[in-house]
Amino acid sequence: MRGYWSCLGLLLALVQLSYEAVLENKDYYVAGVVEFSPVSVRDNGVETIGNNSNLYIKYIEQAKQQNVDIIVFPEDGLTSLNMPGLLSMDWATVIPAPEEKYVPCTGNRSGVTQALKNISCAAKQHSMYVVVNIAEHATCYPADKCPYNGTRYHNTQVVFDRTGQIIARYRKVNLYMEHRFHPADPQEVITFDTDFGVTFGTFICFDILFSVPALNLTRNLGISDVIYSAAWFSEAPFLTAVETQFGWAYAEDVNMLASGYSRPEAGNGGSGIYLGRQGIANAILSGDPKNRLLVSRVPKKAMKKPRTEYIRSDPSKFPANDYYRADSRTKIVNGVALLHDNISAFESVPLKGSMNQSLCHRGFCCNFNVTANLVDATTNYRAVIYNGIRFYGREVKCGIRVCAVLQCSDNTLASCGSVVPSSSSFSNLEITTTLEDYTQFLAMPSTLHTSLYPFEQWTFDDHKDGNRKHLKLALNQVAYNITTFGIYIRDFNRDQWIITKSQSDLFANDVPMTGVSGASSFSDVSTIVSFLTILMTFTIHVISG
Ligand SMILES: *[C@@H]1O[C@H](CO)[C@@H](O)[C@H](O)[C@H]1NC(C)=O
Ligand SMILES: *[C@@H]1O[C@H](CO)[C@@H](O)[C@H](O)[C@H]1NC(C)=O
Ligand SMILES: *[C@@H]1O[C@H](CO)[C@@H](O)[C@H](O)[C@H]1NC(C)=O
Ligand SMILES: *[C@@H]1O[C@H](CO)[C@@H](O)[C@H](O)[C@H]1NC(C)=O
Ligand SMILES: *[C@@H]1O[C@H](CO)[C@@H](O)[C@H](O)[C@H]1NC(C)=O
Ligand SMILES: *[C@@H]1O[C@H](CO)[C@@H](O)[C@H](O)[C@H]1NC(C)=O
Ligand SMILES: *[C@@H]1O[C@H](CO)[C@@H](O)[C@H](O)[C@H]1NC(C)=O
Ligand SMILES: *[C@@H]1O[C@H](CO)[C@@H](O)[C@H](O)[C@H]1NC(C)=O
Ligand SMILES: CC(=O)N[C@H]1CO[C@H](CO)[C@@H](O)[C@@H]1O
Repeated sequence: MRGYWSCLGLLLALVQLSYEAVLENKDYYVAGVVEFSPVSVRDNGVETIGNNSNLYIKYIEQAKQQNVDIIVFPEDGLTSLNMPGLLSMDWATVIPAPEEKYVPCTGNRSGVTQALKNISCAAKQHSMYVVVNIAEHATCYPADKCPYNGTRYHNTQVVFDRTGQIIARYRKVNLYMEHRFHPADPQEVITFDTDFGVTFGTFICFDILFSVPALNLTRNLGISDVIYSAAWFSEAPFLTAVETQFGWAYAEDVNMLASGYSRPEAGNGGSGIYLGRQGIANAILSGDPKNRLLVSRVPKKAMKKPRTEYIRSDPSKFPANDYYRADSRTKIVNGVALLHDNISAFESVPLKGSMNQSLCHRGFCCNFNVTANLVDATTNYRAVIYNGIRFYGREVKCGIRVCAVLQCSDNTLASCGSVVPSSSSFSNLEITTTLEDYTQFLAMPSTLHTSLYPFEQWTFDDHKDGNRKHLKLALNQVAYNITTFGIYIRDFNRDQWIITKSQSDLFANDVPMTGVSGASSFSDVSTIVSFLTILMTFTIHVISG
């Protein structure tokens, strides 16, 4: 009897091994990302998290039917952004460290919320990797040096493997005015391995615009696949959600599984599966539907050779008194309320037809080579350039360099960044520039069609020449309905956090939660939300693309 059982055990082990060998030998895996609009129960964090976790489990079941290997849920998707400014966050959960090899489904640790247990059980039952984001209750020592008396709250990604075990935990580094949370301290760069042979890195929302940890993953560790959860505010013309996700995945040439929190009336949303320089496998940014599971096969990419170029940040070199803020105008496109960048400090020239000219701003130059057929009287286009600093939200000033051709609704610069159909066309659009020390920058192609999706009929060449990088973005077929065509560059050397980590603790108890974490400048989200809700009743119709 005993012998029989151990034989069966061996047999099962062999089956398991060969199953893993098969997975590892496949040249793709199947990814699912969920565009998700959480429910919320007024003033009840536990109930809200419970209700949303039940909805998650339905998506995990659906994903199983499509043989999904790994599924990703958005930032704040369990807690929702609707929790009031609570002083107590007793609904935040303990998350055991991966080293503990803890399986919430079968474990009994106190403080681990029932919702995480249920999700762990679902991961196990359906044999799937599951990534969720949740408010974490972490212990901190010594207690009197901690916010909240011995406790610290983090905005945290949790990864379960196919047995329901917690295999990774990442605490957000770059918080976006989320005063109830503490940034990871020390900063974390988190990866995890899978049985299909892919090593993933993960980060959250606003992190995408910074070097740590996102570029540590791609540039220092050579990671080929990243998982991204967000509650992003789309901003025209450079930072709408899918445009940014695709631009980043393209720039770093990695696969990216991005899941977005959907609240289109406030500008949140946008999910996709991106294949780096192989293009977009799947994407959504729309007011309707607000909930959708996107599934795609993702071809495996080779890991890159790790490099050791670190960003040498020295903001003191650059005076930060010359900066701008985005404005708070919004326009509804595709059912999504878009914020608007304030580009009135940019240099620009109006396009008249053809253009072959260099534009410079504070020593940064781009050459524009354009052939356009501007027949549409309702839209104009401009070539713009900027080299300077802007605010993201109210707490961080960041270096950016931008050169682009933008759609404008009239002949003023302030009207640029409009997103409307246009029968004007471009047969040639070529923007070239050079970065002197490319390791200090993130240079993303930024393209936007009036459908609110990026278009892909272009090439982006970024070849190195010593420490320099020559960038060239060029259209390769006639294009219509263009909103944005350009290069969006983050210049990390100029970044300055206005609120430091220790200062942010002071705010922990007296600032109501905004909970937001994208690229916006909302100062009072709830007012704008209710205003937009009224607007929304008129709008919503969807162009799918
Ligand atoms: C967890 O799952 C159990 C069993 O399905 C269910 O009764 C319970 O309501 C779930 N709890 C939460 C918080 O989702
Ligand atoms: C929790 O589980 C461990 C081992 O599985 C067991 O030793 C312990 O008694 C359990 N504790 C409680 C409170 O159930
Ligand atoms: C801090 O926590 C400890 C232990 O839970 C408790 O004894 C103490 O009263 C708390 N202090 C404050 C100021 O809440
Ligand atoms: C991440 O990159 C930063 C900046 O380049 C560097 O200072 C830091 O040591 C890196 N962290 C890790 C964990 O690699
Ligand atoms: C845009 O920025 C300029 C300064 O660059 C400022 O004077 C202007 O008031 C801003 N406009 C809006 C609408 O915020
Ligand atoms: C564009 O300008 C460059 C130099 O200014 C010149 O060499 C080139 O011939 C021009 N090309 C076109 C198509 O006009
Ligand atoms: C401008 O584009 C045209 C057409 O692609 C090309 O022939 C020409 O060399 C370009 N000029 C510059 C200065 O790059
Ligand atoms: C531009 O967009 C409008 C609205 O979506 C569409 O009707 C039109 O066909 C598009 N133009 C071209 C040339 O694709
Ligand atoms: C799906 C789900 O879990 N629904 C629950 C949400 O919360 C209400 C109120 O407590 C419960 O009655 C539902 O069962």
